[in-house]
Amino acid sequence: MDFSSIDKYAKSLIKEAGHRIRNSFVQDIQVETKADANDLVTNIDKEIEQFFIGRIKNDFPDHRIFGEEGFGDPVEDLSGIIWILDPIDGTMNFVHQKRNFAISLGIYQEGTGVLGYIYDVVNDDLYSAQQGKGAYLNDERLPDLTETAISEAMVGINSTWLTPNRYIDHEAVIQLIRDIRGARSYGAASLEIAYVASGRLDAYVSMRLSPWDIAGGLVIALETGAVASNFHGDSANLLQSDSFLIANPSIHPLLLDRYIKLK
Ligand code: 2AM
Ligand code: CA
Ligand code: CA
Ligand code: CA
Repeated sequence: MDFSSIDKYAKSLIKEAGHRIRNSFVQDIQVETKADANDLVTNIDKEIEQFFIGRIKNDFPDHRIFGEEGFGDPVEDLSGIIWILDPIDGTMNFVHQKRNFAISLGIYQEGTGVLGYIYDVVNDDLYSAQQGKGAYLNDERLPDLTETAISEAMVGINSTWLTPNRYIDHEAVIQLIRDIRGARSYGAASLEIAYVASGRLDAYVSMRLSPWDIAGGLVIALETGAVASNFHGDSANLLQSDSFLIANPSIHPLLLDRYIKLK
């Protein structure tokens, strides 16, 4: 399989989808809710997923597509080639801010990530990687992550986990906030993973992410040396939603042992 030609194809598809999203800013965007009042989806999320599926099904009829909005294939195993897509990651930011959202895409062969993309549409910043060939921000190679310490770490985390909740020991998370240099909440998982891969964040923590939130980012982050797992230390799940921690390799073990405690 020639993944370099698929890489070129995927990049041009993503850029075209980004163009469509930017054009949508002048239209009326229809916002609906999904699981709860703050879980948003728009006609643009759905249209962009359908745009990708139409093209990929036409040009690669034997590949499968696993997308958040459900227009793709029902995926219960990782055999063959699968495109794992989040057409808009950070829909709440898309609706309220028209920035801080991304297209996230990972292409997997027999469960191994071979191509990964996170496209910050408004800034026209494309994070990408081909397995074993390094990670890039646009045309610039991202350097390998270098050692850091908890006391100097910038950590992406949602402020919900600082309040009492039934999932995670919030006192330990408060101690984490005291011990690190700075906490940030961007509200778009894929971008936060791209920031860890590029050293803008040293870690990103989320209680519950789905395969399309992480699939592209895992391929990119692996190339610069970031370490990803769930909160039990097991490798990230590409078939179901799960807890997620990605970090600079020098602080990942300490984050798991001391600060991230499931109830
Ligand atoms: P989304 O915008 O594609 O839904 C928000 O903190 C981040 O978590 C976003 O990347 C968002 O992706 C993701 N997320 C995953 N599951 C979610 C859910 N059920 N509700 C809201 N955001 C969710
Ligand atoms: Ca969503
Ligand atoms: Ca998402
Ligand atoms: Ca989404």
